[in-house]
Amino acid sequence: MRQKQLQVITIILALAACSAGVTLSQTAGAAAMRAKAEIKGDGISGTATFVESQNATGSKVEITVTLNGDPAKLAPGLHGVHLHETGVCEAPFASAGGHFDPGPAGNPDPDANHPFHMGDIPNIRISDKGEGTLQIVTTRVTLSDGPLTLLDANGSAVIIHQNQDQSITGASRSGVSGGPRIGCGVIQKAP
Ligand SMILES: [Cu+2]
Repeated sequence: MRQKQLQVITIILALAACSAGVTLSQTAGAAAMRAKAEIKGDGISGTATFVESQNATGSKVEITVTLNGDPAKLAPGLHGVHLHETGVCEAPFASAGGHFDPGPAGNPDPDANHPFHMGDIPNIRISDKGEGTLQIVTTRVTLSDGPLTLLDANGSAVIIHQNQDQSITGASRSGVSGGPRIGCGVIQKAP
């Protein structure tokens, strides 16, 4: 009988050790910070995911944007994608403000200060079926607290543009960064 009690105690101790191990590894994995945006537009839907990782020399953010839509509304070819300065998506998405550029000399004008904003990233390519994925890494922004965080007081948004971002500087309202806005998603902290 006493031996059986000892066995039970041994099993309980073993279980406790296992759960402690799970807790430790979860804590270690929490170093990566994540955010997500649900992108919506007329005939367009998609997601953007953000994963920030740190190493000894700094941080980087991996961004993956997946889109699909009616090819009549999300035309096959290249479309400008940017991180915009305000986390509000009310069609036609002027609510998202200009391009994220938080510096003391920042200028969010989408065309006049392009492609120098912190929120400028490459185009997404859409197929004939109206589908596309963009995967990039940027060091221009962070998710964690700091001067470059997307998760600032007024939030940030991902905007999909009707046209290709030409990655050049143009006159204000010239549309060189992609012109009209056809999709928008508020960037929100994710578990
Ligand atoms: Cu833009």
